[in-house]
Amino acid sequence: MLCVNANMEVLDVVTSKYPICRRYGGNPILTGKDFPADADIKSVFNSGIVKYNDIYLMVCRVENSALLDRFWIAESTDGYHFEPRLEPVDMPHDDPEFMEYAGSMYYDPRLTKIGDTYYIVHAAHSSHTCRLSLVKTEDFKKFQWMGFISETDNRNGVLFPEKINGLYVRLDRPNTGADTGDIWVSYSPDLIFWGKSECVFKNWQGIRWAWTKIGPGATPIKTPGGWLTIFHGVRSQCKAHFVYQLGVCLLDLDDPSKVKAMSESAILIPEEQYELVGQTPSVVFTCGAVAEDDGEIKIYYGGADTVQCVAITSVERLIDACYNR
Ligand code: M1P
Repeated sequence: MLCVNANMEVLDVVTSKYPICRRYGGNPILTGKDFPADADIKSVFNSGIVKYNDIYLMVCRVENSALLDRFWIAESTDGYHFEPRLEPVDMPHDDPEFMEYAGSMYYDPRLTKIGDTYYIVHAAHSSHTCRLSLVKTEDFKKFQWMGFISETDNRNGVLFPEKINGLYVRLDRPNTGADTGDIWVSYSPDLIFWGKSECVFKNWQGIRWAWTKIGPGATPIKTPGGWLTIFHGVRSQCKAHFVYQLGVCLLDLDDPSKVKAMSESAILIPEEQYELVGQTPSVVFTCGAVAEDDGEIKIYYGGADTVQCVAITSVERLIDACYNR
């Protein structure tokens, strides 16, 4: 199906069986082949994104054939056609603690602008399993490592774009077992010390399609009715195969531990070839979305842990999905 965006540009959009989100017809929007050949990038997925000076600035998770994960920025003027920079992000490798723990593997960046600063919460692998780590930048050229912000076995974290009741807020997923975990909220006066943690919802609470685990996805979007929060949910199929889908919920503006409403069905389900086949089959996984001024939302998501894709929806549709169960 063809449609036009806010600039009256024609987009080739495929209508999904599940009409809450429409996949962009040009998916995948980035693959390993789009990066310089000598970088040996095999996969690009689960990328974070913000609009920076009217440019869509994507911090891509790229992986080479040695399964070394790096961040690599790609830029776009329309949100669909991205051009990678010439070099990967120069992470703060001069910090010995960062190198000791996370130097070899960091991934799944989630970007949040607070004031004039852009924060990246990401997973950092280590001999102590995975921890959440925080990096900040003001210009996407120089990056400063702020430290680890979680204990062990936590790899999904995202900051809210503003303080609530005087404190910074984050959602995360402390794992409760090898393959289980729920979504929690925590608060901080300085982005380093976190506490007042509470479980927001559990993987089986009203989410029939995500009985294994859930995790926060894109940065929550503020709407008059609450924080629109896109998350991923996982079910195990035949006790062996994990299926990753996306859901949406609305959290209370003043107390984000309270779920006001939640979609009954997943809003994006792996069904296209680039979501079903890849290094991890049957995965759609988001680390970022862009809310446009006209209410459109572009959800950027990884397909099968191999390619970067985008789906289009709107604030209205997502809120509707939360309430019309
Ligand atoms: O392989 C699917 C996903 O697995 C992990 O997600 P979770 O922590 O919810 O299990 C992550 O490694 C993610 O990067 C990956 O896409």
